[in-house]
Amino acid sequence: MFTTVSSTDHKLHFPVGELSGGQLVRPYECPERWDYIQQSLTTSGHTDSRSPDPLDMSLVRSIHASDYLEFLECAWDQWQAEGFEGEAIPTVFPARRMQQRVPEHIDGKLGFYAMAIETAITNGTWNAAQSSAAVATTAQKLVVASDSQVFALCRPPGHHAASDLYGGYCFLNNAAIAAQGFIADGAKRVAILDVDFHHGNGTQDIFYNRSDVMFLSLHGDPMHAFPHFLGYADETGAGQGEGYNVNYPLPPGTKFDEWQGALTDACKKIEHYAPDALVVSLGVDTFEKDPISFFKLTSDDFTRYGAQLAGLSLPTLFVMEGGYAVEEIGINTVNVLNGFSAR
Ligand code: SP5
Ligand code: ZN
Repeated sequence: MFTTVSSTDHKLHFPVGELSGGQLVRPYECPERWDYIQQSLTTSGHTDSRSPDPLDMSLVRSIHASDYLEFLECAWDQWQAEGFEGEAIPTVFPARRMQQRVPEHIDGKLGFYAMAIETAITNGTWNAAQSSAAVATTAQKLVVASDSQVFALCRPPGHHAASDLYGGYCFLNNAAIAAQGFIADGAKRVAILDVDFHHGNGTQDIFYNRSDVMFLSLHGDPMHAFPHFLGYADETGAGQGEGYNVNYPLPPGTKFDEWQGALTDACKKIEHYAPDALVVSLGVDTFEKDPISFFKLTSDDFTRYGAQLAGLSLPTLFVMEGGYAVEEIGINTVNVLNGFSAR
């Protein structure tokens, strides 16, 4: 038995379009993802669910730049004020040898703050992103209070969001904000283990120079997988953070045995680090039927690795990230949580 924190405000973010394969398609990151997970929680008897407390913006500001937060808050209004009829999507970027200066026009702002453009901003995006961060921070407090396992059913996800970048369906980095919450509540060290199929570029970037938050990520090799421009094995941290960033890029077709080999290595590093708390960036897009990913985990594999994570015996916060095989997203997510609590 474990507690879930979730908010129906996630529904405020529901863009109609995602640029994929040169077409505007219905976004993979859709509101039903939340419904399917909620339904599987109920079916499995995990009915201990609560809504989030108000978001502590000072904690958010310790992770995200204030100009970025102001941009997220105002982007939709600025877009509308230009008379644009579609959803807010950038078209121009501060590419190599160009100025890194924030323009006044919304077209310039969107390109300045975006790391990918599949992610449209709409009317309810900012409120949904705030509710998602509130879910994570409320769950973090519950982990501190209970010293056990709590599930933050975040939507939209967060791990691609850096201090001043959005994209990859992410706006606020829920896992990073929660990790910072543990530090604020007295933790000396926090480990973030990112098991989403995609590299958590935002989380890595946020903690890259720090030794009090260790980041470990198993993901599709960025040579072949989004986000392509971060997540290589030679990214090991910088300055004080040297040695506290660990990437496991894995090739197309990776099955559970190989994936678990990387997980076992990551768990050894976490044990050696001896953190006061563990944050799991839980994406289930490693599933064999995921429409945008290339790992081959089965539904039973999620139960197996949930049990392995419990072996770390740490106060653990699960933060929902990706997973786009919507009909199985609930089962796969709850399998991880059940595997963890069964052990
Ligand atoms: C949180 C999260 O999982 N974000 C993922 C963002 C992925 N964005 C675009 C991926 C493009 C993959 N294209 C493959 C299309 C196969 N039909
Ligand atoms: Zn993902």
